[in-house]
Amino acid sequence: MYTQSLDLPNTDAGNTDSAGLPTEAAFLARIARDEKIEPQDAMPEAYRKSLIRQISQHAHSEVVGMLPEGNWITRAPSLKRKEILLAKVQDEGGHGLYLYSAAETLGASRDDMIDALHSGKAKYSSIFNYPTDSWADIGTIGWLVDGAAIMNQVPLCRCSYGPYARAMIRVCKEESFHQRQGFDIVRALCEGTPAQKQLAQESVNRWWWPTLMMFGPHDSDSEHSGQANAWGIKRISNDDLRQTFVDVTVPQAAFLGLTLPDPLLEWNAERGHYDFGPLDWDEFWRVVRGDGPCNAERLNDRVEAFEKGRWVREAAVAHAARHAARAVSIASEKIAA
Ligand code: FAQ
Repeated sequence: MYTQSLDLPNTDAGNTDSAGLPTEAAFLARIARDEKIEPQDAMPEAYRKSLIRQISQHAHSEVVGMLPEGNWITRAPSLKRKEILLAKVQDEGGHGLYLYSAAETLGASRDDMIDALHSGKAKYSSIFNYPTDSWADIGTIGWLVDGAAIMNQVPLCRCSYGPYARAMIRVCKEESFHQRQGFDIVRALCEGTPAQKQLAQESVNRWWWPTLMMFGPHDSDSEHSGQANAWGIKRISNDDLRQTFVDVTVPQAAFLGLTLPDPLLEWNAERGHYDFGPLDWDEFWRVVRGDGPCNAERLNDRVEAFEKGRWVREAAVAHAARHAARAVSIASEKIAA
């Protein structure tokens, strides 16, 4: 049993196999009743593994996602923008921590997850392998990338696994703020000089397609979607989320006076949605497999930051051990007295 809980496991008595794990039918019945699966509950091994895969990749995305924006903290155009950006990047680090903790409730070890990221074995979102060339990119990341992240993560607040669903509620609230601050940066640029507006347009031209790729492969090519939907992990498909994102973003771009770089983008009254052009799936898989513009740089930066922080982690562990030993010795003195 994998749990940090002191409660006894809910084995759904009478519906478990010889290993004490729920039968597929019993487990699916709980999912159908929309019950939350908690760490102390018995669960199919494949469900546990699938969640560890998704949650740890999500956690990696949050911490690697700090890097492109961190690149602009010292170059923010005003103290106010610098403070906001610092807070946002710190929030992303916090999201990573909630998510690593949620994965730990499934029995994953933090060290193993970090090793998988640093060795290049674990994936993280393709979007963070693109460079932030101008200040406008910080606005575009907030507006489009956080906007896409929210679109994908709001349905995860209803994920069948309790700790992941609850973490997502807070994450989504913070991402909404991030999205608005990004929109505000782009709005300020669009209302500025022609050169500033041009900066915003160039940024949107660079980030639009990679943002649409964040939602993952087409449903027909999505290896995990079928099972993830059956288990109540994913609630809305990759393509449906991508379509909703396009539908809500087109009017926002129009409000800003920006053009989205897709000649095939057009309202389809019959479907009640915008049609849009094909994504470059060769580029997507190249980036996912490690050969994007910044993959090597991002991993090097992560590993370097991890190594530089090693002494802090070691000191914290030594400090905690000393405190624990002192507490034991005080307790024994009291017992002896
Ligand atoms: N990049 O079968 P599917 C953020 C992989 S957080 C890289 O469709 P699934 C916050 C996928 O892992 C952004 N890899 O997979 C922020 C799988 O490979 P595997 C991250 C991708 O899991 C904002 C394979 O392709 N959000 O932005 C990508 O059902 C601003 C087959 O794909 C989450 O992680 C991709 N774009 O659906 C931070 C949300 N797409 O594992 C800083 C939670 C797919 O077999 C600044 N995750 N792959 O080796 C999810 O919702 C899902 O995992 C999907 C993929 C939708 C990402």
